[in-house]
Amino acid sequence: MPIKDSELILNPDGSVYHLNIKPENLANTIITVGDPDRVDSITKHFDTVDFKTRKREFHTQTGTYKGKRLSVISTGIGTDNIDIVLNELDALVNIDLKTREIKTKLTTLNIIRVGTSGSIKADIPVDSILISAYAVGFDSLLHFYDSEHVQDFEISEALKSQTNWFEKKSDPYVVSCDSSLLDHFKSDQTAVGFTATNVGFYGPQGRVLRLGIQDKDLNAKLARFDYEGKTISNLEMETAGIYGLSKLLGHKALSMNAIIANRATGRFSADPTKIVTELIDYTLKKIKNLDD
Ligand code: R1P
Repeated sequence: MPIKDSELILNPDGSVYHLNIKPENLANTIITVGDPDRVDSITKHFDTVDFKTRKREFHTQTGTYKGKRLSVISTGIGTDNIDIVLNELDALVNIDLKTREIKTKLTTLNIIRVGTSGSIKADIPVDSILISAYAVGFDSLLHFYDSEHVQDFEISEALKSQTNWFEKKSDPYVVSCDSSLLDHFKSDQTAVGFTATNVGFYGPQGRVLRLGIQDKDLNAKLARFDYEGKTISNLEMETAGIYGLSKLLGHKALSMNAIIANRATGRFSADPTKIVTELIDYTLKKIKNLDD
């Protein structure tokens, strides 16, 4: 059964609705960033860039880096955007956009996030690089999908119990990275952690400006959380959505984080651009030897 026009929306030129990309514009290895301006900071290292497009927060460039074809795409902030980006990227490779039928031979993408994040542990310093082995989503994205088979309920139940989770919030969902990508990208220059993906930047991450919050101890409880040695290291806003949807769609995903804030010590990096630049250099060096 062809997928209806209203369910998979295409632009008049045949590109997917939000990303403005056609299948031939996309590489099989994709770097995602939150900030649309970070795309140029990555592709300025490329040998060539043969495709550029920009619509809303979604800025994409495709080219080659040391001979390897790569796409770089900005997702904007939050897992609501991740829903759009992951579904449209998957449609570009796994749905025939002319017949609107799912292809019989599916393609696995490598999806590497290069993001910024705040540590919640005093011993994970600002200006360091952390790879997310696991992520827990405090947003509800994954609960809208048939997704129980990709979630680790033992960890999420332990988290709810150890943090005395407030029942009006979405149930936390725990998902893991692709282990082959983790093995490829980790080194003695990186920490490996467990990322909490939150649904907002201020109250949800415990920042108090003028509004009171439901649980002012949540970050401290998250920092103390321990499930068989797995402890939560950092907060950001996309990784759990990327991991969950990638697993459901059959793609490989890994999230690389430049730690620019330490919420436990109250420190913020004196020069966040420096560690983001180092993370970009590190990721590109590793990505050029990655198999598609
Ligand atoms: C918040 O300032 C944003 O920065 C982090 C968070 O996940 C959120 O998207 O990541 P990026 O720097 O990749 O956007």
